Amino acid sequence: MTANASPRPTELTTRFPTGFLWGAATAAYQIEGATAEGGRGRSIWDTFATVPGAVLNGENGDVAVDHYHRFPQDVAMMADLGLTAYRFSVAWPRIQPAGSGPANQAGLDFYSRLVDTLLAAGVQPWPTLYHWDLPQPLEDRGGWPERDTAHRFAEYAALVHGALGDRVGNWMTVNEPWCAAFLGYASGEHAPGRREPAAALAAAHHLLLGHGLAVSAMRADRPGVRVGPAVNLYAVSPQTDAPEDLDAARRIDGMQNRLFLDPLLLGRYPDDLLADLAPYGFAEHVRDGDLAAINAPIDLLGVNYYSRHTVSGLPGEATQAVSSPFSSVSPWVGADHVRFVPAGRPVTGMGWEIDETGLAEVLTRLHRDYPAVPLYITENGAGYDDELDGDGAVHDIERIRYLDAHLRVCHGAIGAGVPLRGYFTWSLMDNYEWAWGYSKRFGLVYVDYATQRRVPKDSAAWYAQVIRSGGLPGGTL
Ligand code: IFM
Repeated sequence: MTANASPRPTELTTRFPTGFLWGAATAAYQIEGATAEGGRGRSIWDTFATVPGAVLNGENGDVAVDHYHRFPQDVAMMADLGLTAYRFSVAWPRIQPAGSGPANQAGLDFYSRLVDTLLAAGVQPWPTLYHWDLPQPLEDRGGWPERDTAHRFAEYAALVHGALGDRVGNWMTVNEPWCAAFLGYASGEHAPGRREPAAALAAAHHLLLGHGLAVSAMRADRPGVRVGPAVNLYAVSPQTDAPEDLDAARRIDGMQNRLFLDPLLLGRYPDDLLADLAPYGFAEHVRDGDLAAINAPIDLLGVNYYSRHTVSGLPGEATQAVSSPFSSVSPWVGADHVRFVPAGRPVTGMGWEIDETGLAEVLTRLHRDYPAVPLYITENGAGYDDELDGDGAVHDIERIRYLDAHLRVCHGAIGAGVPLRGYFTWSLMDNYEWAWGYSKRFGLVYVDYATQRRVPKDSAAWYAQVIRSGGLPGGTL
């Protein structure tokens, strides 16, 4: 990435509504470091990162980008960008090192200081309660496939909300339950690295149940709280109109999108999935009252969008996992005989196809097929192997193009009546990209991992200008 963004006319072609939230997102294990400080317990990612071959170069989050110590300067950086909101996650093992019991005051104090610093800088705090760092002691007792973990999560949510709810109005419960369940327990490419399809389905249900129980616990504590989950949604297309391709698309759309949206927003699991998943005993985990709990009214839905899946059916062959170098086992439980097909679009440094039209489809579908709930894009961005250029800057024109294209879609959706209220790009700064270690960079801000120096990329200046002006300029990028 060496080219500078071409000069742009300054007039706006695309103005967002007043009050639209402009944010950036991060997650605890990916940025905080200080994994042995402040009484923090161990999480499943601390353990998983020690497994030989689990993470590229054996890298872990012990230091990450040292946000635990550098948060005041990071918040100042957010204010410089003009962010009006910041999405971060709370590390459960900082709050309950053993996964249950009373709160560790030092853990609460850290997030309390972060919240106060954000508010003083004019940036709204948007915490997420679970972004994949389950306390290891809970995994030792069975992890998310165990129903009790959902109850422990609600207890933890109440502790955090009790401490911060006087200053924090907007909350997310679980982040990307698809990843936590299926990458964690089916393909095993994420912590805890288990490869047990039936357990992954139990995990999915218990993550949803944990969400619902947490919503009720938080609302009981403070009725005015605004809370919802953040789900990772994809547009899904069949490669052709052949019946086997259409069925592959139905299954992948089912597992990626409807398995989560239907219980959350409609209070039921889709019948076709219940049939597909019957051999794994999925329905046995769903007890009376669970769906009502999961369907508790929410105040916002976080949508994480990155790409589209194009699929074809391969009767007689096993499902092929989406280009993961970290596991040969498919995360797509109950969706055998499916192949993920490159559709020929340009890809990011993650190999993910860039397709903003998929975001339009996702937003339109939410608006059309589900009860209205305020929507927020809680993640959207592009990972590349960014490097500092000779002039000491990072000229990430591809990321600017990606963000520009997706924000245009957001604007169009708002114009079409979709209740989209804000946008958080992933990510504020480069960080630990899970099994990819530090090799992939999603940040608006480059981090020199040797020195922890932060260098805003061209995309940071571009985003700051978008926020300042309230919209996107015309011209070609
Ligand atoms: O880095 C992750 C994040 O933790 C969850 N959503 C996708 C991002 C990019 O892979």
